[in-house]
Amino acid sequence: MKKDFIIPYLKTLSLDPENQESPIHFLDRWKTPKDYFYLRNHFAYPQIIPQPFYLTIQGNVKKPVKITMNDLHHLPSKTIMLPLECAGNNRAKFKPKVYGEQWEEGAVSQAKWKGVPLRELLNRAGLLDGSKEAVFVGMDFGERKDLEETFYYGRSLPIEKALHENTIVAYEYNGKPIPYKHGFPFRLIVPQWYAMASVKWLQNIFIIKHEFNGPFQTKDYVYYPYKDSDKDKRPVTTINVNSTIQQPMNNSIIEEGPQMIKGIAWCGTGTIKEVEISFDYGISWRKASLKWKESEKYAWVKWQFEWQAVKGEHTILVRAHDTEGHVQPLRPFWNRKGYGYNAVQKANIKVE
Ligand SMILES: Nc1nc2c(c(=O)[nH]1)N[C@H]1C(S)=C(S)[C@@H](COP(=O)(O)O)O[C@H]1N2
Ligand SMILES: [Mo]
Repeated sequence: MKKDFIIPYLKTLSLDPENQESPIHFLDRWKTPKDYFYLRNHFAYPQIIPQPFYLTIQGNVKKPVKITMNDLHHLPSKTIMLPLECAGNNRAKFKPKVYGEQWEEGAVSQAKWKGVPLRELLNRAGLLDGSKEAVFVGMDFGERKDLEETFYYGRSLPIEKALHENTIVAYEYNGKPIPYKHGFPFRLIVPQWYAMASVKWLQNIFIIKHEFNGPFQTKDYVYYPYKDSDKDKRPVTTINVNSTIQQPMNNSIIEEGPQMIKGIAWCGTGTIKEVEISFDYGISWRKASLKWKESEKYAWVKWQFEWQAVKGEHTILVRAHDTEGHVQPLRPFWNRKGYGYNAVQKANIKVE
């Protein structure tokens, strides 16, 4: 058979709404092609009302504005490569088990997004005193069973993060218009935050003087450290330093001799400084070599380690460090809704 016919697929978790994992173990590229980018949806896909596409900014502003696709194309743009990681990535690994989509390692993918810094658009509307948050509302909506009410998908950012130079309203994905399932025509892209913040099918932006209390802000995407109480809850924001072993795969059998162990690492504060491998359950660690994507400070890092594989069964652990002193822990921080998993990744290997 011709090699081009042998291709990876997404892994289906649910179809209505559509939730599918990226075949991350088989993607050795900086940019994830759209057919391999994970899909995470809370509702059915929205109907996109045809041209002209626009978004609005209203609320605590001098002058509400309507921005068309044409306007966006004429404003100074930025192109940023970054991973989007679902806050629920690796949720399936929590013990005790937690409810929700049972993601393994594949709720992460990377693309190059082109768009206009949100602050350019907010400046056009003119923020008034007391602006505390910006709320971003997508075109998709549906009923939440827990609340027996219909909601749009909406999330807010603190005004400082909304005004950050690299928070953009994107209109291109890997050099093409954004694919429909990933938020066409406009998508908010929030570097360094878990991907729930990067609202797809962005339609309306509201500037508010208080804290947004929509359910995707105050019920979901909150760390609840305890099973039976909401004590010490705090919002899910920046990505925890994380890494994945792509090859060899967990429970695989490989040959003795030189073997390349490889994967990716990424983080939400600073940049990746070091990736280490352990063959003795974390007693000693050996440095992997790293490849950064030049001039893309948010992009994931590729790591590899050449191993002289000896016969027997082995457990390989990997952990990444960021430049702000964060490192992946041996045990995950358990929380009731299963967000932010970043414990060291393991692969059990048999060498024959
Ligand atoms: N409008 C809208 N935006 C959304 C969501 C959604 O359901 N609706 N899901 C969020 C979550 S939780 C994630 S992880 C990412 C997934 O983006 P993707 O489907 O392009 O991979 O989109 C975010 N933005
Ligand atoms: Mo997510």
